[in-house]
Amino acid sequence: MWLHQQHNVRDIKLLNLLLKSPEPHARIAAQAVQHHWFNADPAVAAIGPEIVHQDKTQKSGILSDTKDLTTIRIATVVEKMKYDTPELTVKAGKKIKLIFANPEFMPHNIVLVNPGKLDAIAIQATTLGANGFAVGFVLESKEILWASKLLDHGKEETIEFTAPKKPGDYPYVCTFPGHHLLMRGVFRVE
Ligand SMILES: [Cu+2]
Repeated sequence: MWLHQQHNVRDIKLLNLLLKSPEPHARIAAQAVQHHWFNADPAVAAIGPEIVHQDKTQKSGILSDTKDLTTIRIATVVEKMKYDTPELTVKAGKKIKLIFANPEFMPHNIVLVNPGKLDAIAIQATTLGANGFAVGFVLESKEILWASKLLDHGKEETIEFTAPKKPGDYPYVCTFPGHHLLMRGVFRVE
């Protein structure tokens, strides 16, 4: 259905099927597409009430940096399949508090992986199919440093971790099927 949505081809039969899905995440996803197809049309949206504004007052990136703790925030961008923070630089071995926020309509996660492992991990997640919802599209792997939950629209999660001791470019990615090509960033450890 996301494929249909990306090409703006409305498949009402498929939409109605998913709106009745026993899987709650699938229903939420279908409601998001329904919103895009029937309420987010520019002519309709111009009227006003259906527009959902991104909260511009919420800053992302490095929020604070003390000797003991670096606090960062990464959010999704509404109606764009991407994170608002494409890269961040932190000190090796530093304690990090990450706030991950999803104001976007689709469910998204954020997974930090070892250098060079982004595509392998993301592709592995797509093999889960519908079973992926049960594990938030995250498979156990030694290449994964941590993973958020699969967050629905409007949710956020705080993740505390220690930055890797080994410097390098650690990618972060959304492993929801089809998202990893655009929904990625780099956590640079120095
Ligand atoms: Cu995503």
